Amino acid sequence: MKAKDIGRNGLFDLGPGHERFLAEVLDGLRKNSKELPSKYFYDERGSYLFERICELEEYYIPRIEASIMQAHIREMAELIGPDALLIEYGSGNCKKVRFLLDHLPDPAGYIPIDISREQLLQAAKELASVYPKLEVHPVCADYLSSADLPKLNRPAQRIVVYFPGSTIGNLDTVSARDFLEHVASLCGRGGALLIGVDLKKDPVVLHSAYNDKEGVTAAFNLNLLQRINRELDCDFQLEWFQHYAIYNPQEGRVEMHLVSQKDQAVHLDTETISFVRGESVCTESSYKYRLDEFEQIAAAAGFKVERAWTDMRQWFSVQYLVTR
Ligand code: AVI
Repeated sequence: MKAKDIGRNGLFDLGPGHERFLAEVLDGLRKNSKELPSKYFYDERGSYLFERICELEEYYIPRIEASIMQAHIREMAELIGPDALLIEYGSGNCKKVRFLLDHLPDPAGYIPIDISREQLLQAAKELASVYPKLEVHPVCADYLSSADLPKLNRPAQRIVVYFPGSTIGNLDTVSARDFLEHVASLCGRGGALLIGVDLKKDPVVLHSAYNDKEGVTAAFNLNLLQRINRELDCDFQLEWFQHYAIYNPQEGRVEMHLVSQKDQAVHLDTETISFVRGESVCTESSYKYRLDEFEQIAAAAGFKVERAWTDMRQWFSVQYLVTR
């Protein structure tokens, strides 16, 4: 962390800039099977649309996760204990963490990490006003980057990483293991990870969760092209791409695509990128795990599953992992 990364607003800004955005988009569109990185969904409109997804009847994740948190919060708070430094990856609007903070005995501090700069700043400001005694240090970064984190003024008993919402599912299994390994080394001895992990279930349920009737998920998916147009001066014609989401049981993941409705080309930087009719751009994978599958990945990364709470139907889990 360099001093120049700390803005006047107290933000540690390590988020990807314009150059990296362009490079990653070009890289993905040059591939034989085209793809775009899902982390770029979350500009201002994308973050707003994701919040709307979280309110949809079909998108069961936030509802079930909240019910598991409510049912077991005492036990979670006891496991975490007093004076913990809480680090949240993909903190978004920082709403979920409030429930945890309300039940933790005297947390030492909170570091929200998110790629969406505007939302992060706003959320951290709000949080600091609700918890005036809590040290809050927002960090704008891609959570796969292993950036150094700010130091707290107050010593912490243990580091606990909070990673709710099954965002781990948006990483392929190798990246998920690498990320967990990074988290394990960040937490160190005695540290822990409280993580939401979505579970394998009836594909019909998954299909409607990613193909909602109102078309909010479709708008969220297409917004990525709009963002690329605006920020990278590209010329995607949104009406010629269609949202397509499907559960792939062999791979155990929901795949989101944008499918070209005709032969067409877009211009980006100095390149022309062609699409044939029916060609897809993969924009996101959302892996679903069995409890034992996730336990194995966690073990390979140096974590032991201390507790795994689920709902009655075993659609979702919240897990407390400790470093080994
Ligand atoms: C953020 N992440 C866990 C969501 C998911 O379910 O994979 C993103 C999302 N994509 C479409 N709907 C929600």
